[in-house]
Amino acid sequence: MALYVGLDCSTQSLASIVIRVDGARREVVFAYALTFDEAFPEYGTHHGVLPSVDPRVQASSPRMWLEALERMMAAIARSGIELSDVVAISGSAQQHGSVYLTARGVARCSGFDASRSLAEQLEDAFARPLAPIWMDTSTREECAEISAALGGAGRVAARTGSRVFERFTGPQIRRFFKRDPAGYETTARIHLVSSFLASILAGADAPLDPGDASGMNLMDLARADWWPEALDATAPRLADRLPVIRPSATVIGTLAPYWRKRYGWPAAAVVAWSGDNPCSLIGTGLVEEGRLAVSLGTSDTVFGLMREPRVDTGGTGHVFGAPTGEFMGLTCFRNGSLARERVRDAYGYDWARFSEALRSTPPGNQGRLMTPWFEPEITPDVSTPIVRRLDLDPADGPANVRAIVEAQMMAMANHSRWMGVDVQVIHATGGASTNRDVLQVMADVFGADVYQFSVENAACLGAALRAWHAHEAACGRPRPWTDIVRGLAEPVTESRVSPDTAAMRVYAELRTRYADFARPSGAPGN
Ligand code: XUL
Repeated sequence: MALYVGLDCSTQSLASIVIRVDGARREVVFAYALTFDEAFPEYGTHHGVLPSVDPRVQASSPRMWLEALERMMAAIARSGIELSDVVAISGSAQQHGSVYLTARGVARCSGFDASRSLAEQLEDAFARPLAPIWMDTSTREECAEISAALGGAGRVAARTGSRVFERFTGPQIRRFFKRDPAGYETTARIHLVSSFLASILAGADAPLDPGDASGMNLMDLARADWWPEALDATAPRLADRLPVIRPSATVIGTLAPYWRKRYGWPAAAVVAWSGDNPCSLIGTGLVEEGRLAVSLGTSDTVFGLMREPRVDTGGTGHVFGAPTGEFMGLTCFRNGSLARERVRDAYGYDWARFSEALRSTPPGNQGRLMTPWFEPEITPDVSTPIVRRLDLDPADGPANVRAIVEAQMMAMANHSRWMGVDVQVIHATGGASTNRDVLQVMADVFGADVYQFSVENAACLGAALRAWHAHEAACGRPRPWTDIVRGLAEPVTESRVSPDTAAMRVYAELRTRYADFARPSGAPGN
């Protein structure tokens, strides 16, 4: 009997899932989440993001993540699970966000004192106290500079899997270097959220995996290693400041003595962390080509496994590394759950009433349309928030509820065409995937069967499964991914939501109209 732990440091919370593997039997034995706003009110975050005078700047606190990690590791240790059975631990983290450590900070990570908290010991470890996160849109100028230096959007996308995006780590690093050269000079290591937290667990400088490193505009996708030209175009002597890139299935060490002495953890293997989307690929069981997953979280994402990278020439999608050693196509939408909540709250609804609104309005909403851009949007590229309505009365709650969900689903269907998947089946995950009325719209818009999962947090489950997979391989017992995802990361057969033929016909036409309506004015960035 063996236990595997998955952690997930997302925008709004730190979650954990512990799975028990006993022969063919796999089950979740513990799951817990700490929501940053509630658990750490002293940081003043709103949905996990720090307040900012400039709305384009979106950052979080690495110190808060440390405190959350410490509290979570203590909670799991006290949960009643057989801690000594924990064999391996890995994690998932929001992508693109970066953490800047001084040389002292890097050194501290390898010698924590078990009598003091992590936050206390790392108080002066940061060359940049805040971590820019994936919602940041402040780097338009740096994107243009990097893109121009590298020969344009097409060349960058062909090499790194994505054109230069504002939230990607390369442009964020360049902005820091330009605005605070002294801070950049004292930076010894720039981690992503994933490799930062992995370093804290292992008490050693952790590598990045290709899944998360491909969200930086700095990695050569084909070689899964840094692209020197991109590093030069971003900031001086950047190579010295970046972690190494290692395969996703790398065991990077064991839990540091800190965790063993302070909370009684065993010397479990620490497996490299990855980004939340690569982890969700595993957590939704997408280890073969031909299906898509839709994650309805703070960001909405649509993604699927790719054996060979097929880069989006339209400039909206990304190709990332996949934990299987292959690739994944992904399109990301910033106006996800927070936009749904904005509409829900505008009419004073709860989720039950939100669902009722969907049921009481017809598919296609009688041609009424809305753009869901309450905040700047990533796909398509919209820098100034604007909620446009077509024939839609802002006072009509039910019609506005349908309009936002339809807009989100049509945008996802339209902007995932580049992946070249004939979508017959969708694996749905994320908080809103529990809402079957939302999933009905998804099924009708995509014209595909939609399935739910027994475990809602696919990223966290994916991290636990990655821990198991990597540990087995390290012990000379490699298991195929199809076996790893069997059971827990399989769609629940009875959960199927099938498309309605008449509704599918309505959306086939409406999707084209929506594409015209939602065409942002101006060119798509760089
Ligand atoms: C993906 C992206 C988001 C974050 C959210 O490119 O920006 O999905 O990973 O956690």
